[in-house]
Order: sequence, then structure tokens, then C-alpha cells
Amino acid sequence: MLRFLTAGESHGPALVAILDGLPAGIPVDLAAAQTEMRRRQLGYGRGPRMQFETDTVECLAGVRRGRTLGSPLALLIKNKDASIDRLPVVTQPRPGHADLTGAIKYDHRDIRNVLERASARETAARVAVGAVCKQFLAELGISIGSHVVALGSIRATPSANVTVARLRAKADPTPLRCLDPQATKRMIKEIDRCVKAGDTLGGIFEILAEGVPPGLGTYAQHDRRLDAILGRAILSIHAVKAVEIGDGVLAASLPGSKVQDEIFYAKGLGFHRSSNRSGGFEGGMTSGQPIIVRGFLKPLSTLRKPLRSVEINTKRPVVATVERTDVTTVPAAGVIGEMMIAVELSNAVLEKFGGDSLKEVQRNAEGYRRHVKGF
Ligand code: EPS
Repeated sequence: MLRFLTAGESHGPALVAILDGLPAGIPVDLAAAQTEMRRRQLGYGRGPRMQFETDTVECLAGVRRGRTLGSPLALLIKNKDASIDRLPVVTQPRPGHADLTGAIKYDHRDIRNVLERASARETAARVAVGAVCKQFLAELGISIGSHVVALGSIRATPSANVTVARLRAKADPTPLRCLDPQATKRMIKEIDRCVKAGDTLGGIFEILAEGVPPGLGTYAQHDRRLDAILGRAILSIHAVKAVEIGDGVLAASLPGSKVQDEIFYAKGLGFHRSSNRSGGFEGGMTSGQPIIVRGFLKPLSTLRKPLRSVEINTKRPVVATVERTDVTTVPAAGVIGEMMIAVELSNAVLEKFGGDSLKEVQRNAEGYRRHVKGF
């Protein structure tokens, strides 16, 4: 079983992660992991913190001479802003953040003790973990990309022929990691308007995974359905309030004849479909088509024009604390989503193909791909 844990406060000395269960022999490219770390920091509408943090990932264990050893990986990202012990006490909870419930639950009178760990800064550690998992998946021909499909009420025009390669070439270099240049212009204007108004924006990111074999996950038990596992992984990202797989939301309002992906067979091509409304999942298992998952973010809860709240000691009405923050993080959330999907797909691959070394996993995967082809 592949698993990971992270630790670290937003303004503590560092973020750390332990990733346990990867097979031996996977080539680990720290420079490529660094590119993923950088991708999380970009996006129009991000706050001042991202301008001075460099989010450099160091690998302290589990890798020797550029390959995994089969032992746990320990990953470290030092914080430049490590001011946690000098920061003021917070007593005015922000609606929508973990502040109030966290303070009640852990009996803290300083909400900083809550927000330091509840902060989305924790996701930097997840990206370090996911970047390594992506490199493992690449060895099996699986690739993952993402793009922004909506920001606030502005929707990008749906693009035909979305591939991971196209997302990397055409979406990644743009200010909002979006394929629609016209929509991007309007999104930027909307962000500028929110900066002036002291407000924040949510939106929708879409993740695409290609090269996934059919039959990862299973219908046999509720907690092994891989679509449900991916749903949980996406919902674990800060500010995500809904997840959609394929045309899930639209499908709820259509008749069955317009929703299912009909089955065809041709020599050489094998079984195939002419549509992918299921987003690559049937019966809790991957179908062999690309996986399409969307995450819906609510607007961030730290507002520069703060909302009404209550001081936790005096119980007097106040406005919420104003912390330094971003206007929107939808492009970054897409990158984090890729990483969460990379971890869960890696685990599903290991469950299906097993193996303590990369070679063993590849051998098993090859054998299964031959079986699929000949079925
Ligand atoms: C973040 C770092 C944080 C915030 C943001 C995400 O830095 P700071 O709080 O020092 O400005 O920019 O955190 C939140 C949105 C939040 O609600 O806590 C990061 O590294 O992603």
C-alpha cells in the first residue's frame, strides 16, 4: 500500500512529507519535481507569499543515485517566512476558514494555532509527493495534466481534443493555465476587479489522466471503487466543495440513451468507444479511456474587506481577521489535483500489478496489457 503523511505549519521552519510504499528502481528527477513545485506557485491572482517563497524540494531519504530504494522517501521544503513565533494572536475567526471550529475543537484561544496548519500552504508538501508519483506513473505510460475551465462565473469555451501534451504546451504557459485566450482575458479582468473590491474568487479545474489501463479499482467492495477514492482525494484540497467525474452533473438531467458510452469493436483497435461521458470510469473501475475529473473551488475565505464575525473572548461583534492571502488559487488547485490523482493512481497500479521493483511492476503491467489486447 502506498501512503503519505505531511507535517508543517504555514510559517513554521519547513514542510515535510513521508511517502511510503513505492517500489525500488524508479528514476527520481528532482529538477522535474522542482518544475511541479513552481507550477503550484504560479497563476494570476496569487498573493505576495508566492513571490518570495522558492519552494525548493530536498530529498532526505529513500533515493540513492537518482533511483528509489524501496524504502520510505522523506521530502523537505523549507519556508522562507518562518515567523510563526513572532506572529500576533488571532481572536477574530474568518467565516469559511477552519478558524472557529478548529479553536473550539482543540480548545485554542489563539486561532493562529489552527490556521497555521489549516492553511493551503500544506499542499506544497503534497506536490513534492505527487511529483515523484507522476514519475513512477510515467514509467508505466500514464500521464496527468490539468487546466482551469472556469473562474468565478466565467467559463472557458469547452475545447475539443484536450490531451495532456496540449495542456502542457498550451495551458501551462498562460497566466491562468486555461486553453481559452478570450476567457482568460475576462478572467484576468474579474480578478483585477476583485483585488480592488477586496474580494476573492473560486472556479473549476479539470484533470486529465491518459494511458490508464482498464480495470484499476473494483466494483467488488465500496471502499475500493477508484472513482470514489479520487473523489475523496480531490475533496481533500483546500476550498474544494464539489467533484465531478466525466459529465456527471449534466448526466443527472439527461436520459440514459444520451449518457452511456456505446461499445464498439474493430480488429487492431479492439474494444473502443466514440465518447467518454463516463470520464474513464465504469463500475468504480477505470475503463481504459482517459480519466476526467473536475474540482469546484469556493472563493477563498480570507477577504481583505472582511465579513462579520465575533471576537472569541469578549463575544463582541467584530469583522474577521485579515491575513495576507490570494485572490484566487484555481490554477494552483489544478496542479495539486494532478498530484492527488497521481498518488491514488500509483496506489491503484500497485494494487493491481504489485511488485517491489519497478521492473517487476512493469512486467506485470505488460502481461496484463497483453491480456487486455487479446480479450
Ligand atoms: C499558501 C501560502 C499562504 C497563503 C495561502 C496558500 O501564505 P501566507 O498565509 O503566508 O500569505 O498564500 O493560504 C491560504 C489561502 C489559506 O487560506 O491559508 C501556499 O503556499 O499555497
